[in-house]
Amino acid sequence: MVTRRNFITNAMKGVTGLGVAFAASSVSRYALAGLPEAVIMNNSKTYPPLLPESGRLFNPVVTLNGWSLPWRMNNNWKEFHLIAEPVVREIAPGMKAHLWGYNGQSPGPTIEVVEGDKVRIFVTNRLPEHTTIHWHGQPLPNGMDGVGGLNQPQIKPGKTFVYEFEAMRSGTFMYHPHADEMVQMAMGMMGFWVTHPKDPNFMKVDRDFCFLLNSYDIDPGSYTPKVNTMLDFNLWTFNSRVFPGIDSLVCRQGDRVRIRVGNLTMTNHPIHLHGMNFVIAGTDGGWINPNARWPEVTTDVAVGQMRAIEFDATLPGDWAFHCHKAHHTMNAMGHNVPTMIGVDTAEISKNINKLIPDYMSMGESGMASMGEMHMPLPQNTLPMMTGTGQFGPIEMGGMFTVVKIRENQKVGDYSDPGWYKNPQGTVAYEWKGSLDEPVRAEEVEMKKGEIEVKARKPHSHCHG
Ligand SMILES: [Cu+2]
Repeated sequence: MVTRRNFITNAMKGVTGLGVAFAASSVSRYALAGLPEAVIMNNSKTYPPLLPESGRLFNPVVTLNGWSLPWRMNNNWKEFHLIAEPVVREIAPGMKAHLWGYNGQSPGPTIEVVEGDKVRIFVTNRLPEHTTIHWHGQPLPNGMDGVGGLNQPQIKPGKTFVYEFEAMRSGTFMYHPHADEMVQMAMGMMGFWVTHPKDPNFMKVDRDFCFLLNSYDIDPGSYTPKVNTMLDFNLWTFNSRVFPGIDSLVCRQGDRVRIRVGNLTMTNHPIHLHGMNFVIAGTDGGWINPNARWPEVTTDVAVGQMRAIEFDATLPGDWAFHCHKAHHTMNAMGHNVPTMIGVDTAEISKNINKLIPDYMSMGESGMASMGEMHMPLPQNTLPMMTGTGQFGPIEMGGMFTVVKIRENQKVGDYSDPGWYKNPQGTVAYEWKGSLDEPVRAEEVEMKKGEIEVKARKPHSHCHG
């Protein structure tokens, strides 16, 4: 039998942050006949793997800027307690959002079980409206599928419902409401679920990360998402965080690494890793036979889909890992800003300044200066492009983070090693010699329907 005290002890082993968070609320005595006590998280740190102290062995995952929910065993049932409630989530230092989530955070905690586990989840509704939870991707009895009205009555505010099913298939799953779905998902109600294989050595990896793709529409200067937005979201997040608030994915060189991604936004995200290729090891439907996996450096994750990618962390360094839609690596910005590249705005600005002294035109040579500019922002608003690396402004926001691979990172150590120390002679450098004018094609003529190109012969030095 496992008590909450065991969880706390377990959590505190080498994990100061989690211990502090869990110990913050007192350990209470409860009867196993009652509800499992719910653990509430009060911060957005990335917690190290929660090693199983009861139930069957598995290799736990690391949730990016998140945590896994402790459970208790009760006569062979693995019991969890989720509380649907309003939460405050720090999106990145400098901005907090008033969201709805589970157990103190959005997304809710990751639920980790083992294939074949009998799982019982108590869901308490502390929202101002009814809700349900749908266990996205799970094969289960129809009445446990969580579609309000179709499979069960909705859970009214103040009520607790119980879901019971066997985790029949190992793989990557999500959970989210199927009640007032557009509003509740726009407010951040979702979480990750991992069902580990029965055999802990089946497709074992050294590091197993997971996070959800989600998005919000929060006006600059405000705290609460607009819930009727359909497509035009302005905050593109990994687990309700934006860069530079998203932690790095820290690996030891040579590790086999898995990253599981689930998409609960309303658009697709081409997820791109620099430096190394990966294979698609799993989809929504389960694991892909190793012989059938294909290599990629970008994989599109469609709405409602999950992907587990795997790679060997062969190359040490700080490797960008991000959504390839350029506007998804930016934070809230003014929409409908005209392109000003090539426009001489100096004259225009002078005239406008006579009327509006603070007027400033932007972007006549691109927008990169935005990354360095410290403009006054409304309160609770993040810069559009931000983050600073060892070489200067990174000019990113939103769905962007760094995979940090280090030769001397210890096994099981997820702490940030700082910026990569590049070996001498391996960083792009400035050419300090003379710069010749580029060679251009001199003449293009049309003759008798044919295209004849007369170009200046390239200089002999081009041929070495
Ligand atoms: Cu994207």
